[in-house]
Amino acid sequence: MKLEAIELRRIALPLVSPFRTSFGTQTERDVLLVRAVTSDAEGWGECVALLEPMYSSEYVEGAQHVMERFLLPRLLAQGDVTAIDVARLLAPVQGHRMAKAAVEMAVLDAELRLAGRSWAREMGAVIDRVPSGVSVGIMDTLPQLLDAVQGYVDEGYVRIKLKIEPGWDIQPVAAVRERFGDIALQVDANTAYTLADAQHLAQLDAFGLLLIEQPLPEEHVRAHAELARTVKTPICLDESIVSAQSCVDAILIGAVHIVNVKPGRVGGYLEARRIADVCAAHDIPVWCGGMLETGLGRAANAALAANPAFRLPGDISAASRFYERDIVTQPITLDEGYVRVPEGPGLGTVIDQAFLDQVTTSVTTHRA
Ligand code: NPQ
Ligand code: MG
Repeated sequence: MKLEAIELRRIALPLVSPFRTSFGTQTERDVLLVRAVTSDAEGWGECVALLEPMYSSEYVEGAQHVMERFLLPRLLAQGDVTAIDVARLLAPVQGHRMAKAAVEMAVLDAELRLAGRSWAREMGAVIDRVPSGVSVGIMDTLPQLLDAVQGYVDEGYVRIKLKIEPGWDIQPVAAVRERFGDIALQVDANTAYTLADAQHLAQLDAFGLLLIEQPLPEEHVRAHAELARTVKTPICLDESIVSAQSCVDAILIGAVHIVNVKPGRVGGYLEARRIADVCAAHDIPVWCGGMLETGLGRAANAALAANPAFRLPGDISAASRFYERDIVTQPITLDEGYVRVPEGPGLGTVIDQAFLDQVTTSVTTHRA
């Protein structure tokens, strides 16, 4: 495909309610969107980097700068590109996986739209709907948490994920288990603990959790293997898995039992598929994580989660979990605990241009 231009657009979307985790509270999203313009089709990509480098080292302003200064010039100089080329062409630029992933996503979407092929087919999807889990933030009080979880249970979510941190862990889990019985339940610490907390975290073993997600810092991969000697609840890694190679390494040292796959975190949907294949080969279940995506990333994630390696409900909730209104004409909705896998070429989404223009804060166009 002849890549003629790449447009970078920033949009501001308020969250329906503050989302508090161990690394901070988010009340609105500043999202960087990528539009790849080729001779025959256009494609959209979404960068999952947050406003501040608190979840990982990337942040939205930095991602835009790296795209404009280092990534787009390399790609546009190429002229003819296909999605499979993007990672190789951008590999000389170290890191910045969320920025690279957004660019690859836009090129892949254009390519698939041109070819009339669906994202689902490209991701190896074998089903047309996937089970939906929801991520529940840290609250000020237990009654507030139980009310929120009641709301999600009533909506039909099949799995609840509770954000935890020191001082908000055993009690919230006990209260939710006590109130909602044998509901599918897991926790996410976003790296908030150390090995010294092993005995404390082992108290969670009493609650029959599916998994405990990223208890220790991103780089402390081996320490998770040590933690697994004390904590019997399966260990899931999120922040630590940045590529198929890092995933294999974590598996081989016994640091991970379940993998949270986030395409943005690993440099793109093509690498995410490789991670799914690697985990399937090692009989390690994977599930699709969420980064509060708009309808673009949410559609792509639903398609990825329909790949048979994805054996647990993902954080692919209805758009309404986070947003009053989405930037696509058919936002992802919940249907008896499941979300549908979009059909149609590419992402299978249609941009709501009027609303997109309304929430746009900047647009820059880059040509060869
Ligand atoms: C996680 N996602 O699994 C991340 C953390 C997270 C759904 O819990 C803006 C963008 C705010 C991405 C807050 C979920 C975010 C964000 C939290 C990701 O660790
Ligand atoms: Mg996580």
